[in-house]
Amino acid sequence: MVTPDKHLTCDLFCRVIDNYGDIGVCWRLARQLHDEHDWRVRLWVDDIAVCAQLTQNTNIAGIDVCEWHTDFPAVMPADVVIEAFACELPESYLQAMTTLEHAPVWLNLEYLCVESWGAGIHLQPSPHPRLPLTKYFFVPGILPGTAGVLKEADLLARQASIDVEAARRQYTDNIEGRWVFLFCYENPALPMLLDVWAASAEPVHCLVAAGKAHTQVSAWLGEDLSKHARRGNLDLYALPFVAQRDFDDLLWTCDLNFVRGEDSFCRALWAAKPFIWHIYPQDERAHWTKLAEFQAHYTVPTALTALSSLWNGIITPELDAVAHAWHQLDTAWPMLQAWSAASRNRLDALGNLAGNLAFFCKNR
Ligand code: TRH
Repeated sequence: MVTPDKHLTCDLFCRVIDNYGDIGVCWRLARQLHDEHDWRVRLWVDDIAVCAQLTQNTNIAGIDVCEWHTDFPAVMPADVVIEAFACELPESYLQAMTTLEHAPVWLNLEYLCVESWGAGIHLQPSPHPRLPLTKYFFVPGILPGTAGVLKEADLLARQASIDVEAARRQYTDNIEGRWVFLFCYENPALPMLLDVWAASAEPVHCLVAAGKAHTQVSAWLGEDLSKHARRGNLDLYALPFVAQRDFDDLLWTCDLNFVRGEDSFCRALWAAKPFIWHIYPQDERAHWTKLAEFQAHYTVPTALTALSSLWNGIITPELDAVAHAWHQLDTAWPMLQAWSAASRNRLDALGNLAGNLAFFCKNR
């Protein structure tokens, strides 16, 4: 048990495999452990540049972002050691952990698990094969028995205070119509959906995230989407890459959110708005099973699953099918909003990951 009045120290290790998800989760966790639990966090990351995009170089006293080189410095291990996504701690650091009178609490923070097996793994011990150390699996999840997902204490208050109309007016004075946020991987269904929106009877306003979504939208336009473009009844607005703290505002501004990966998926659930999840592709289509599990556990309405199947390539997208799926979704709005609110409440009942993690560490 750690002395209660002491600021806990934490070394959080992260390797950036791909995209923003790994560091996105780690930065969010570091902030919450610091802001809400008063921990002193050293975030070791092997790609500082990606991290800087999320933080926009915000410096926070109490969080040190350190570059993780192959040649790891001799440092005193922290009270809590978090190895994100099985990134494997430096050998010298592991050896240093064994020399302490009280070994640190060592956690392996897993990827988000939306399947029921997550609860069976969460908090299970895993003794090191050579050294007198034990690490514990810490499993983020959306089902009971897991760690829950990250949620800042002020999140719902921040959402409640946003003036959606004013946020939309930053883009145009003519805000009538559906507002959608677009964040996705390469997606063959996207050009078709853009065609459908352009031909729609009602205006559609689309906020296009920087990166892959922007590239594909530009290809569809036949020119770079520099700020704003209109095709038929579709208005497209180019977004800069925003600081992670401002990412939620984009979700809150829109009626429907297209998200991807893991962290933005969780944020979309918290936003309590209907969303379409472009799930991170895995070998042997394991991601399709994962998507189906989420849809089954959270009873995702058909109006969302139909478009989701096309969006994730489970059904090969064709223009008629995409148009039909959009129409189905667009006419189911009140029911989809009710589902989104109920889903957020279900998630909220699990507590939040940082709080659950702090509790576990303090009581070891
Ligand atoms: O970037 P991602 O595709 O990350 C992925 C997934 O997490 C995937 O599951 C994982 O295995 C792989 O990385 C290695 O999607 P994700 O998880 O939604 O992360 C995006 C992060 O980027 C999220 O924290 C929000 C943030 N973001 C900003 O801060 N500003 C922006 O402008 C945008 C577009 C995103």
